[in-house]
Amino acid sequence: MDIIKNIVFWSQINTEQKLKVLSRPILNQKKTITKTVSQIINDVRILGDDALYKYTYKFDKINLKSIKVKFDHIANASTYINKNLKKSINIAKKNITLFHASQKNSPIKLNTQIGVTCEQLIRPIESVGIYIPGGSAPLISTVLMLAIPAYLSGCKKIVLCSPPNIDYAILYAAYICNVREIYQIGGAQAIAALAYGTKTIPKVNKIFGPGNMYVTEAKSQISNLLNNTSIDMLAGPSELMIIADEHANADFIASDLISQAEHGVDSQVFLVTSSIKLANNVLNSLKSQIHKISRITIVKKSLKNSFFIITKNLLEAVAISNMYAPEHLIIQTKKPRYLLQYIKNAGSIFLGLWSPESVGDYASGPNHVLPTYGYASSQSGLSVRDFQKYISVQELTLKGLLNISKTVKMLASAEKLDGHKYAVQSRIDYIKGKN
Ligand code: HSO
Ligand code: ZN
Repeated sequence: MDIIKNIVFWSQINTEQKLKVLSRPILNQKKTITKTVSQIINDVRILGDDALYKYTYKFDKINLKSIKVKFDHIANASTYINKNLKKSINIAKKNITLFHASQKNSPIKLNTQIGVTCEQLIRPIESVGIYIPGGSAPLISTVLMLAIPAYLSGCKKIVLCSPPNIDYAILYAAYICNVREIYQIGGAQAIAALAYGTKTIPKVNKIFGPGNMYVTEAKSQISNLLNNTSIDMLAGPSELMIIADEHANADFIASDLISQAEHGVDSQVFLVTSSIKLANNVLNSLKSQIHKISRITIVKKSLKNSFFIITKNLLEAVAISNMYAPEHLIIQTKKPRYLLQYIKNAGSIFLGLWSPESVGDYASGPNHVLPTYGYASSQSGLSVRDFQKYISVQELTLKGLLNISKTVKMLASAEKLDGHKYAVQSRIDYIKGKN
């Protein structure tokens, strides 16, 4: 059986088929997940820490002694990890910090008309929660991607939750990014604890980070509570689209496809190319490379969601990519930068032969928390801005108020909101009375 069953010629399929090709894998078992998660959230809200111990025993099979990780344990994590790994974490940290520090915006102050001063202040969110999933691979890079912008934004309280036992590399990455509060709780129960607060875990204003279906569902539920806890975004399965022409390297492309397919069975990867020859070469390369991968079972399954799409030309490939709005987009063509001007929707873009997506996942600098499920058509990857609020300020002089009063009163009357009008008029009357 072929690794990729789905090879389509774009011009030969109808609109309905096109939509099907570009549809995301449906999350199943949705109903049961919704119910289980709302039960967990309710339990944590009512029972607090007791619920956290109970669910950690149930799901992680661990009888926790304490929810909070001791500071010494975090500070000493460095001694337990390999020197070269530490070096790599440090280099990634430096690049991610450089990129994110340059995202910092300045406050704004201007007069929109005489005597009307308007400002935009920037204030960090006071407390944020970072969720780092457990499971088969400790996501060290995700700690960097969340904690670095959190710190740069000026957040004073950054707390991290992750299922036990937390890998030393996670603790080390958190420590060098100035995270001092770590709780060994995972799953929906961690999200609930961050949303409501328990005796041990503080309630935070915003929760960040990826997770499995339960974590994602919990984030979705708590963001609708009107409980002053918001979320970064709902992270779906990883996605990669590659636009390539006959100048691309088939082996590189096959390895890039595998790199995202290995995330999970629901990851989705596409090759969109104007060259049938390249598509065949990539297919052959996939067949031989896949055997080198330890997560071969996952890769094989997720490749089932994948398509090779053959297009008339590269602009048609770009149009498909804009329609799909991929989380990651690799462009491997003769002149990749030329196509950049036509890209409207993508989370993060990788240009040319020498830019594998893996570099963005770990160390080049930009964030790897990116919109999935087509949300790249309206949302952006995580940045320092997501950890801040922009607050506007207005200050008017008497002359400024007199200047703008007619405009405001007219609009207030048109909206039939007399109270608004009188808030202006009362001041004018006051001044008239004085003169
Ligand atoms: N590609 C992932 C991020 C990641 N990759 C973390 C490796 N580690 C986001 O879709
Ligand atoms: Zn990745």
